[in-house]
Amino acid sequence: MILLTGFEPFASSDFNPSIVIARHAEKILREQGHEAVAAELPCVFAQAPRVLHELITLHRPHVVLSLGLAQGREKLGMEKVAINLIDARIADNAGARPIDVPVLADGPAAYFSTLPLKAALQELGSENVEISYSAGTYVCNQIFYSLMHQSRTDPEIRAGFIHVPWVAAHEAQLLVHARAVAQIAVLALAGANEPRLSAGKED
Ligand code: PCA
Repeated sequence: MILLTGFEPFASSDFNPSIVIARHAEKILREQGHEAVAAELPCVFAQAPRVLHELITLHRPHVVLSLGLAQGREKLGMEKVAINLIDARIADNAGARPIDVPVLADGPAAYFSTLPLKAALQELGSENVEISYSAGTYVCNQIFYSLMHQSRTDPEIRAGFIHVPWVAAHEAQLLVHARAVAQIAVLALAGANEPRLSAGKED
């Protein structure tokens, strides 16, 4: 079972491509014979982790891919590291703007993704995807950290976060990203091994 999540619109926009891409990826995966569910998360610090927790409890997924929008990106960014820090640049959809608080009091400073990021990079190509070493300090990083915390004791779960670039409500472009997300999910489900391939950055 593959669980995909995307976020509702936030800030001043009325469209968030992440949930539409998650829904398209769900359809692609089902057509391939996989069990998959896509669900929307609220862009609200006080609610999103609980909604995610309920989804994981309900569906008992083997793979969880959470998606969110990152305006400035040009390709799909497979996030490597979730940090235990919230520092909101803008208010969330409930008007909250926490600054310098942990995602989880007493939690570790960071978690790594358990998705096969290098295998995905090799399969999809650096022109389509990249490994990112910061998921920011807003609701996406909070959900990524919560996801990794919730799945830390279950070695059967492969989980991680992917930031999608801005794409308007343009079916063809949304589908290109959805196909890539579905491919990453299948690699994770198959337990792909990580090739020795550098994706390091200098800053
Ligand atoms: N992007 C925001 C939160 C919701 C979303 O889609 C982020 O990157 O934190």
